[in-house]
Amino acid sequence: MTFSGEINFDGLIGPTHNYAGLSQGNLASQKHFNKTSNPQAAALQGLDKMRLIMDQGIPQGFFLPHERPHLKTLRVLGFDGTDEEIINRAAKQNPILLKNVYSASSMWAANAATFSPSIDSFDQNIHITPANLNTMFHRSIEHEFTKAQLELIFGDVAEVHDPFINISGYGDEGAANHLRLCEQHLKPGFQIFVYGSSAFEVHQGMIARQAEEISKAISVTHQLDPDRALFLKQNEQAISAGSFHNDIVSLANEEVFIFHQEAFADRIELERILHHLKDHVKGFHPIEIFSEDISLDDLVSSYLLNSQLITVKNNEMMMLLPKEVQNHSNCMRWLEEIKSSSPIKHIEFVDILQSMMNGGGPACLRFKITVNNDELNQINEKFLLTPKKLMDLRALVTKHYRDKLNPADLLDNNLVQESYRFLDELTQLLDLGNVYDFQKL
Ligand code: SUG
Repeated sequence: MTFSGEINFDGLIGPTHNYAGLSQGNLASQKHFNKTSNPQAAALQGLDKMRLIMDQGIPQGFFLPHERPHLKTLRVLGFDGTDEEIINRAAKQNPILLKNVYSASSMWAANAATFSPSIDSFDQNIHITPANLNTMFHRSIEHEFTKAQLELIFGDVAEVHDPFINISGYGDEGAANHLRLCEQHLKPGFQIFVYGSSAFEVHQGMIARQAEEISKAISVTHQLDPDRALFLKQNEQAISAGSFHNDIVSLANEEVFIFHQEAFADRIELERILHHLKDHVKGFHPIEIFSEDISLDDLVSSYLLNSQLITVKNNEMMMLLPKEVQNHSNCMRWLEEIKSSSPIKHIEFVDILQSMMNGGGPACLRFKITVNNDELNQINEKFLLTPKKLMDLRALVTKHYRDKLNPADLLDNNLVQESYRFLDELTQLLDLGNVYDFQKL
């Protein structure tokens, strides 16, 4: 298949993947709190999903797991001594803090950053802004390594901005709240920024992670044409029903835009945007899911729309869904219906149960980018998968990862060294030199 412009970078799932119940408003994370995880199965499931995309002839990249436990955060917070002493002190004084610095949450690469392709920007540059993720503590410690990694991968071809980190209450959750509509990937697009609320709105019991102010700021720093940067507010009911990110209730690929009837707050604004897209995107194909067919609750528990929609041969599309969707007859009926009435002609299911149990479906695990051929050649190829690299990564995961991990095991000092040993061998395998803090000490 000829290169269509799309590449996905998936987060390689790290060796400390666990269920510490850290994300309020994320129903799966809350439901599976304190369950035993299987980091090895998690990482292999993620790699199998990457292989499935590669099998379609689409280039596939990956992000490194972040250094966890993140002892640097504990040091900043006043814990000192050897690694072992720091872990022991944190375990005694503040076990929840320790769990936070152990989270493998960087696997959900859709939250790494917001990406705008060069074709959409006035200066014809690719723009990438790492997400600050400042709504949840365990995620707020990701942006520093994310930025370093994005520079390592895209430094020769893109402008990697600083994350918006110094403004209290201004959350940014990256591409999980960002959609791009276009006739084809490499034609000019319309970018829809979806936000939870203004940073200055007060909410009772609802966590709106994406601030309107950040969404607007990114559209400006990415140099987008104001006529092509569109904004939609998430519906509070959708957030409360478990759609903490918009990519649980809507999905886009090229000219196809799928959304739930209750995804957005303002119907009139939605209609205006739909008309605008109809007038300007050739073949624009909106698909609305009605509540009477699939309720918000069913959408959230199935993760039907947290799937990857990719363009495959003959301009047809493939939807890559979590296997859990198969337990929902209304979702299966809907899939049959769209197969006969839209460019989506292929349906595949993937088993990523380990990630799903923490609220991360196929779409959460990937950072989708659009580049032309020249730009593709300037991406650091060490982060692009080949069949051989995939085999090597599988072998390394199998060698190092535990197949059982309880949140209580995070207090076990051996896990620190196990995790760092894996990361060290990973950087050797990929010939990256020293990228982690523990390697630079
Ligand atoms: O931020 N889960 C992630 C899931 C992110 C899903 N991403 C997208 N929808 N794009 C989150 O809530 C769970 C961590 C824990 O409970 O240990 C967690 O962080």
